Amino acid sequence: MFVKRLRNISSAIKNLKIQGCDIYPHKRFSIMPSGQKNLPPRYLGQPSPFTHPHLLKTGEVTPGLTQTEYALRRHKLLDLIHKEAKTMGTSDHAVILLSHPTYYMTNDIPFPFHQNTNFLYLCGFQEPDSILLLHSIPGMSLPSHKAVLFVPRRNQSRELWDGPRSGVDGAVALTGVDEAYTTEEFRQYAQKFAVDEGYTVWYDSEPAVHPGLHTDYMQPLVDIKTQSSNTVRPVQSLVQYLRLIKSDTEIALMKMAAKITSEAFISTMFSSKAPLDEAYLYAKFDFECRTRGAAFLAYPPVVAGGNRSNTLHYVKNNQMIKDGEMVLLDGGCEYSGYVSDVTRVWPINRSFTGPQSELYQAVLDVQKSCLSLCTPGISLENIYAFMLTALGQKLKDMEVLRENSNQRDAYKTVQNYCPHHVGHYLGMDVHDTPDISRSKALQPGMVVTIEPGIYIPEDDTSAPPRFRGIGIRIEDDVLITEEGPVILSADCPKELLELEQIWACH
Ligand SMILES: [Mn+2]
Repeated sequence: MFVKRLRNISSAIKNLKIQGCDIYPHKRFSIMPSGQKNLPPRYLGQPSPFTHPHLLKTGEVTPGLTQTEYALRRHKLLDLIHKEAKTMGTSDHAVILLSHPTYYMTNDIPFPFHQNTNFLYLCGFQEPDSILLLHSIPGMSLPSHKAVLFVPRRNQSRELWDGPRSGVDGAVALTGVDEAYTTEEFRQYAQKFAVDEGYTVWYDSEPAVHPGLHTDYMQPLVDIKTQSSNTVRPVQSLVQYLRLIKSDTEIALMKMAAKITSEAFISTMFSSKAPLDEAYLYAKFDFECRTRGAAFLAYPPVVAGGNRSNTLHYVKNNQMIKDGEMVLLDGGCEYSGYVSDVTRVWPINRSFTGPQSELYQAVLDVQKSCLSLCTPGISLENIYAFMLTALGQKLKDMEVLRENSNQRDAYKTVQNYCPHHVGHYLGMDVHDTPDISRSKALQPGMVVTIEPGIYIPEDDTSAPPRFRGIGIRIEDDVLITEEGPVILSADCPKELLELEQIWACH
């Protein structure tokens, strides 16, 4: 019976045909089976409007993001390149970005696939072993260009195990690029960019996003270009420059990611009662994010009870939290490609001790002051300098630091108590757009985290005994606007009283 079902499925696959009509960039198309009316639309390698109407509207490539928005991003990138290239003397350009490969945790067992975000930003295609090529059209100047995807070929026996692939027809129909070919066809297609000295190739060898595709296809091309003294130019930082400023649609997705995270925090806080395993809170937070539509957690969360909160990247999450201790949870989720990153600390038995609340309130005051600085014109570096000064004053007030230390020593000592920065850019990645300096002035449309902390390990004999073993970080996600900071994670409680009473109002 199983064999017969397989035969039916494979003949059904053969009967499927994708029809597209060429209204670029917003193609209308249907992926419906031809001939047999009662068959459902063919599955692609990722959710599509045809198979997952509960996730995507017509014309969307990924939930919330249309073919038009992706085409606009490519257009903006080519416009940036056009400006950069004015000084270079070449008129033809080829931009190449690789997808991620599938990584394996052990023989035959893949890790959950996560796409390279620069690649994803420009086309929305979610399969491994793919290449995006944007190149000049002869006789037309940039930003006019042709967008071509090279994707894994359809393969019945592989698809039996791994699930459907989009194939070249599915890739065009879904993403709205001009053309698609199989990945193997890239070598021949790209030959002209290697040999024609008129072409500048925009590609990043470091890091090799896909080591296999880099070695097989890109390294030979890069070698030829370098030998002919035609330098290959980096493109990744230009993509990051675009990613830094979020569109209205991206902001809506980031709001959703932060909302899901805030709600998940509330449910997780509500379910915490000592004695409690950190692993339980990890699972609970993960569950609460996923049930609200998040694809997965954006990073392994820190769930640190008691003194373990002083280990900044504690992710073992396997210890018991005792009555009277606090727990620090640094967690966030990914929703349709956009992430949140929030940290809260709360008392596990629902009531802060005196020293806990004293230290907590100090960090909260500093965090709120830093948040209010998140306006256009000021940089993360500026806010960091402010944070160090403000934390220094609080530490002096609580007699953790001595009053008479000079400014330089005071900065150093504060950095001992808060060894990390005040925040980072946020977007498709948790530590988003890492090539962009933190000295850059904030602009409307940027999203950053603000996350001051004070960490006093239990073996820190220089600190007053009552504070030892307490680590606190409070982190929110902030959208920069002309009208002032918009805290995307504002629904997540952080006032002392709210945290003590959360179970009562749940
Ligand atoms: Mn963070």
